Amino acid sequence: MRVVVSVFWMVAGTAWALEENSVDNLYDEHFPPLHPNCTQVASVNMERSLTDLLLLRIEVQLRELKQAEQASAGILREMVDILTDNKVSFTSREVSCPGNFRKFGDTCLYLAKETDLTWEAARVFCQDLGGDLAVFRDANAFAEALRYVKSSVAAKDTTAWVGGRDHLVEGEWRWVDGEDMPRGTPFWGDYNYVREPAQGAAANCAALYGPDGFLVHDGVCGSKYKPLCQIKLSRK
Ligand SMILES: [Ca+2]
Repeated sequence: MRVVVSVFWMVAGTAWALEENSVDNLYDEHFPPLHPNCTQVASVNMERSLTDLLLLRIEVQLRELKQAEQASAGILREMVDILTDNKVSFTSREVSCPGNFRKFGDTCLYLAKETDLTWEAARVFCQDLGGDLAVFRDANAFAEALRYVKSSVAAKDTTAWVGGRDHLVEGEWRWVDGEDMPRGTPFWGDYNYVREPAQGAAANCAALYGPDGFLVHDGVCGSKYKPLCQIKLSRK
């Protein structure tokens, strides 16, 4: 009898245990347990959303800044163009030569073909035009002046006054701007195979002598020749 009761309780206990396990499994299956970090996950997701929102705002602001920058760059470019045009305009205004003067490098030249004056009067004539009798800084400037004079006057016997003289000390030739006049080739010419200047104290003013290819000769200051006037565009 005791054996029968024990077996009964063992069978009943096992059945109850099996039934209990089965219920737990079903519950877990249909009601899975909450994740232990459930609250943390929600918080992380919220932070990500905020970060995304901030990134989006930053991106929009960057785009707006870029558009503003492009607009500003366009305006700046236009300003630079306008200033450049003004600079060119001012520069060209500075370097333009007045009236009948022709531009050669940084100077303007004008040969008054219809005018014959003494050296002093010729100088005043040029000064009244805002310049002075022409001087030549170097051989290139002299060559340019010769080309201009030769192209301006048809007559080879024309002579033109330039801004050089030796009236203070015989033989010491100076330009009207105070600089020493160069001597010899290619400036000075020859007369009857004699190197100019050759007339001593009788001739103290410099002229471009047409019959000698407009090379420089000493002339009598009271003679009347055509003024070769010059306006300097810079202080060089
Ligand atoms: Ca002389």
